[in-house]
Amino acid sequence: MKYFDKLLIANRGEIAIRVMRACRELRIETVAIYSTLDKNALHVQYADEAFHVGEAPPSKSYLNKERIVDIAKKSGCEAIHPGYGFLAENAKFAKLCTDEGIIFVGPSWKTIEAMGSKIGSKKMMKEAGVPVMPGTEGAIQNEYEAEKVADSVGYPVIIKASAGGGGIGMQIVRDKSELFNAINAGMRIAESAFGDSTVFVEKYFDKPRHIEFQILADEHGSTVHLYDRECSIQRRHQKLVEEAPCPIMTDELRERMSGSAIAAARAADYTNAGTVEFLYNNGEYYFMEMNTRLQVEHTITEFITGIDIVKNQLAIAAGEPLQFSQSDINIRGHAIECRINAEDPLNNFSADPGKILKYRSPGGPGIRLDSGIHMGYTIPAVYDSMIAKLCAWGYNRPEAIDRMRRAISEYVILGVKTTLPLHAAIMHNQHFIEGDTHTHFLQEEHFSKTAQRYMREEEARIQTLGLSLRHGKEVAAITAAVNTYIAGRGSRKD
Ligand code: MV4
Repeated sequence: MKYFDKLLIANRGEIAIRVMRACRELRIETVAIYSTLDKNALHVQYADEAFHVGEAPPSKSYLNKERIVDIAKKSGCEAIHPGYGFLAENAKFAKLCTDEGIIFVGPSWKTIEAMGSKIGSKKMMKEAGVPVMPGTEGAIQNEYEAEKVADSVGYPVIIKASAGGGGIGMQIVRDKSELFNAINAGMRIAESAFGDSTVFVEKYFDKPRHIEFQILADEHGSTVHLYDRECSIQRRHQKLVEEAPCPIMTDELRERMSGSAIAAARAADYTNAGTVEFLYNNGEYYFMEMNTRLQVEHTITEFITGIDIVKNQLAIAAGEPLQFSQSDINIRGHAIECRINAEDPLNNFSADPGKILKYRSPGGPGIRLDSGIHMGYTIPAVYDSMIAKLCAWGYNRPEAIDRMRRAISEYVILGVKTTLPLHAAIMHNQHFIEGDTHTHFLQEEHFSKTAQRYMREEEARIQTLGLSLRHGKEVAAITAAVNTYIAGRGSRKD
């Protein structure tokens, strides 16, 4: 069944390749766009056709709505897949596609717009019977109203931007005396970041878990969930490790939360793939936001359900009904994803772009690697630092952890610093192994001490090797050194 003849992927890196893989399996021709800096990138080589979209800065290329739609029309594409980031949740872009007769692979622009307002979506969910966090109903009118609400829900409270996301502008208030300043700070940041100073107040939960449900909804009224993901290990609101299913999920809790996720999707008149995010705290869960895009971590849900989410996105966008009902969807095993970023975890995660001097990717049983990099590739500084997603599936969670450890020990990326040593440390951390994670896991004392030691050892090994690499020693010495390095890592006794 051919859903489209030709489709444009308005993205770059690993997610562009991921979407192209689904298209290739469905015999849909692919059109890539690339900025001047991405001329030789893997996603350009993988596509059937490729067009230069503009200069390196995203505003001139991957965010250039009109240029992208123009390329889609000129190249004869019926549809555009936005990936994640860039224009994926931009209602104006989705509307422009629709107005120009091009199918936007995602929900309607109206749904994207509605979910973009945290206050509006929260109100919608509350009316749909979805648990929301205690706090103000709508926008704060003035500090005095906020003070009354804060007194009623109790401190600590959090000030959030309605037009916000990703935690930008959030102000945590632990004492009444800080409230007014926090509101003004939150409004100022919201205004400058989103052009909308609207803020609201909620009860703040100190160490919650971030649990989310994958949703698939067709255009004929069928809405299903593809189970849960735990995404608590984050840094500055950027997820680093995700797993499916959530390690503390019970049948009863899943029954309740999935019911809320489906209700949220129906209330939002949702179609295509989406994610309902909840905060979980001591047996209670609360709606946080609905993401109207394919998520980075869709991979682990594909691993445990065997369902190709991108192919289903394309089918839904082409008007096809879902080929399965909720009772057809079962999960098997456990999957973990580690985001490999070109950042230095020992230097406050500062970005470390540059040329990849030695590259050897992991593989074998239960391993999936989605990446946009290769030997000799130069990681640009101007885009997101994530260069690969390393996923491991196991018959159960312990096996998934064992496999992830093995894959990390096989993965060699030299020439740039990466988060691989951090992930090695997490996979060996007792609290993680016991499933005891929350949104401030990385800041916890128990983690940072052992992790630092772990990462320093790892860094030292890479450094010695890295130095030889940087001094341009002949390939033989490099290969011998890499083999020693890998052998050394594989045999380490923990
Ligand atoms: C919260 C919260 C605790 N209490 N809201 C909202 C945006 C999302 N990316 C993070 N958000 C949170 N909202 C209430 N009422 C905790 C988070 C949160 C978080 C907050 C601060 C630092 C890191 C965090 C990681 C995940 C979730």
